[in-house]
Amino acid sequence: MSGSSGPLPYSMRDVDAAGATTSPATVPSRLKALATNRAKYQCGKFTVGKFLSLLMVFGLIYLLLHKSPDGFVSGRVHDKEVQKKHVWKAPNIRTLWRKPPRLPPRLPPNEIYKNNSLLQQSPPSEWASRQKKVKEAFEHAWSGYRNYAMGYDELMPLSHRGVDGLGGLGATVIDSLDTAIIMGADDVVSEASKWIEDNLTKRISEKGQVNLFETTIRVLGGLLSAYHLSGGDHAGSNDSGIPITYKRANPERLLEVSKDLADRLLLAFTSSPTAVPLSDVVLRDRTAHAAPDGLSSTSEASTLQLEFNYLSRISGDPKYETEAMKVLEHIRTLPTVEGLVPIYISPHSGQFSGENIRLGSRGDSYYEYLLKVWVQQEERRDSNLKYLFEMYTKAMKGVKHLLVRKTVPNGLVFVGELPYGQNGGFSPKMDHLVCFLPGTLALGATKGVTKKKALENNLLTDEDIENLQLAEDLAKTCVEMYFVTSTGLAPEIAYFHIEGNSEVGPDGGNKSSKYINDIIIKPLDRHNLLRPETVESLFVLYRITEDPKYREWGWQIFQSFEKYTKVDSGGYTSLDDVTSLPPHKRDKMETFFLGETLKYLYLLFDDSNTLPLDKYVFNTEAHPLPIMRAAERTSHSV
Ligand code: DMJ
Repeated sequence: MSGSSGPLPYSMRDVDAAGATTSPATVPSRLKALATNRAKYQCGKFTVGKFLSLLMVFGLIYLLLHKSPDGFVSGRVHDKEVQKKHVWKAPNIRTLWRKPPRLPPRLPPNEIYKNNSLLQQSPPSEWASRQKKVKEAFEHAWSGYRNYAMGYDELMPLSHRGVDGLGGLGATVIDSLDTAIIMGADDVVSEASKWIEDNLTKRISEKGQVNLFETTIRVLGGLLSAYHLSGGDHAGSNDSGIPITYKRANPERLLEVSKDLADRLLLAFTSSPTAVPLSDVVLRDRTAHAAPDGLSSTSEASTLQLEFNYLSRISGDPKYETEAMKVLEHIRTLPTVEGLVPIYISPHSGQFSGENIRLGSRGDSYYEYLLKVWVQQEERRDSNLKYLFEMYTKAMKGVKHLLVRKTVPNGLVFVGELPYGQNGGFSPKMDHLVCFLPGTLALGATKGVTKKKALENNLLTDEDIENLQLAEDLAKTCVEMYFVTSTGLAPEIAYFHIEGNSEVGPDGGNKSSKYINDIIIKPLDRHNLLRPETVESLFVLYRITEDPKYREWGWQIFQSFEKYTKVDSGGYTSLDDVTSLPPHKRDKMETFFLGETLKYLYLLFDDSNTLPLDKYVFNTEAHPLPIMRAAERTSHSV
């Protein structure tokens, strides 16, 4: 109950003062009157001494019944450490009589988990109804887009316009299609697939510059996933868990347009003097070029392989896979810092550029795809793709050694940065983007099966168990980045208090969060773009650990999106400042809100194990692709 220091009731203040001193000068007038008029003072033989004794007895009883020293609630690992250090102190008697706060404070997630229905586990019908609410949110998001921005890349939900921020291929349509298939949102499936059939080929042949990475993960990935979920490679409902009665798209058309797009994107690889692709492609000219500074982001160059590999499989043409895999084979030969790599790479020299190391922007999905490309091709895991798992394992060791720290005072585990390389200083900064890592670590530990099954079958090494624990600790930190703010939504970037670091800045605004002093949110970092990474990790962790708290946390996050980002006329919007109420709206709905955020929330609340993680691998834009197994590959000519 810290922070509830409201004014004391008048009578209690008098008694407290009287008990604190024997000086007549300080005895309140009411007690003085009682002392000089014994007849008046005695009421049913009730003396001052008896009254004070009784008060003390009540005080002691109150203490025994209500206490846990200053509201401390023990939690997991780091909480225990704090608990050890905690020394119980008898509270000042004033604190016994505090007026209760008028509103119950918002508890941090762990405390809510312990205190309310979470442990009783909401019944399946509750999750079905929550899942339905996510589907309704998706349909609301789509309706805004369809009404005001159909065919544009993104919706501006406040100004009722569309905007082409991704090259003009109708990115929201394509990012949304597989989500609609998975949810059984049949009208959206019809509208999106019709738009693709009527428009996309023309757009691809006419549009100008697009970014290789964004177009691959959102557009190519979306088309390929929809192809698979529409039965393109003869997947039955048993594989995906998607009911075959759900509306699907036309897989032949999706494959055709995927190949057309990928053939143009391939120029980024084949025009480069090294194995590192150029960052941009001019679709209509069939040319490619580097970014103005000549550099590519490491994550962008290395986050293309799931999509190109799968296209090779379904088209029977190995060229896509061959070009994309050259990047990882090349990066394998470059020097690293304990498996960690700088965030820039030059397509001209093929070398990393600079020393800035982080798992946030420009670094993130490099680590994700090391694992997922290995996961994708099951029959090659122990042979020619083994190097990828080794690179991933080494990198995670590097993360634990060089980047993982704990906050003060409450021991939140986070992943910081090395902006000047291994020999420069440590920065306690973490992008929300880093919140993909708990999901990746959990997937890497069990390879997609449940923790229970992995333990029963003796599949987990000590390192797997350690990585799974780190995944759980980091997921908690990511969730606290939401709960520490006034809106319950995370900022784009957070800084963390660590021992001996002078990092300062304002807090998130939710004064009842236990972590209000652990997390710093600077003014320029307070925006929220409807990003998916935290709910993505909650989904993976729920599937793997089966711990219901991950669902409850996801539900709380979803409710905050509903409360603060929903636009009545249709769509959802990014926010400028998650720490102020009401938050200022930014007028942009990112495609990944439909492609990722709502899809992961829907799957988090799903009870049927749709898209099981040992059969599917989600690309970095949440487009599920099937894990390729030996028998399946031999029937295709790659
Ligand atoms: C998405 O486009 C992808 O998840 C990418 O890997 C990172 N950024 C966004 C979502 O935040």
